[in-house]
Amino acid sequence: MLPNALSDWLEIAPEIKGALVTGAPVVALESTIITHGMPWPQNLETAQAVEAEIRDAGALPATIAVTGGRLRVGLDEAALTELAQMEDVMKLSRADLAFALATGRPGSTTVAATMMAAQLAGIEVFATGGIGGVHRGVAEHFDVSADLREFSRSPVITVCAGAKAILDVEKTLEVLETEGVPVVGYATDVFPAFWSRNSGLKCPLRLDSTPEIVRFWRARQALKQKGGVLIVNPVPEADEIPASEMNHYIERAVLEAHGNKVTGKAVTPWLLARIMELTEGRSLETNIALIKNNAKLAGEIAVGLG
Ligand code: PSU
Ligand code: MN
Repeated sequence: MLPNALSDWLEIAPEIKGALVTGAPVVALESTIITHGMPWPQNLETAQAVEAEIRDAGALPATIAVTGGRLRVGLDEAALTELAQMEDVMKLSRADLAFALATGRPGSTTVAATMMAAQLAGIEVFATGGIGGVHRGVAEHFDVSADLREFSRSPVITVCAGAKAILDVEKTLEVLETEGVPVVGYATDVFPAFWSRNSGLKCPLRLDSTPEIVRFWRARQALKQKGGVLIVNPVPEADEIPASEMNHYIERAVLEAHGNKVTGKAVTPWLLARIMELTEGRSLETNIALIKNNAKLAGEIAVGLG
């Protein structure tokens, strides 16, 4: 018989399964940042550091990826190491998650696909670096990340450091509003821009503590609201690169991407890698700091939900 049950495709690590049945806190983690967002070996070191932050907060980390035709929720040390060194890994969004499963191709999950997996597994909290969004020059190429619509579909609390500043952040916020996604600044009134604490744009909503976030989430559940909530957590001051400085590198990288005809799924990884070069590695340091900071907060929220 052809595999048609969820259990034929979804494999939850025993430790995670155990936590989920007892209601113990779990935080989902994406894997595109490992395969397409950072170079080896910082990608593995960061993935491990992020998992450690979540454990320190009292929750269990569940990194998500596709290998061997299975959607894996929770990777052990060996699987994480293998993924971090793998080449030709598909970058999976909503459109290709089931495709990778059906064809047996390895794939890493973007924000969108990780949210889908989290929902299937029953995980309510998810930590990432920066979400995808509306790319600059959208009127020319119509490049809008599938992440944005996913927030209105999957019921997950996503903790991020805002939208990646390589994007048109203002339009990204507009689409989130249209999709009915609450964008909540964590102890901030301004929307953060990934490497920088201040995008120059106002954050639509604000909460100052984990219990307030938990209360908001419970209210949404009581109202049977279907989608997720975005918690935006600015990068720590000591680690930020101010927007005025970043913009120079971003504008140059975006122009070069156009010149090199980089399109589709390749755009975000290409820009991140180029900006890493232009900043001589500083953007990577900031990226590592902000994702650890997000993991810590996501761990605290997951514990608060318990
Ligand atoms: N944040 C990072 N590094 C990344 C990404 C986010 O710090 O590599 C990834 C996420 O997986 C996100 C994806 O979902 O980039 C967005 O890609 P696109 O713009 O092609 O939708
Ligand atoms: Mn895109």
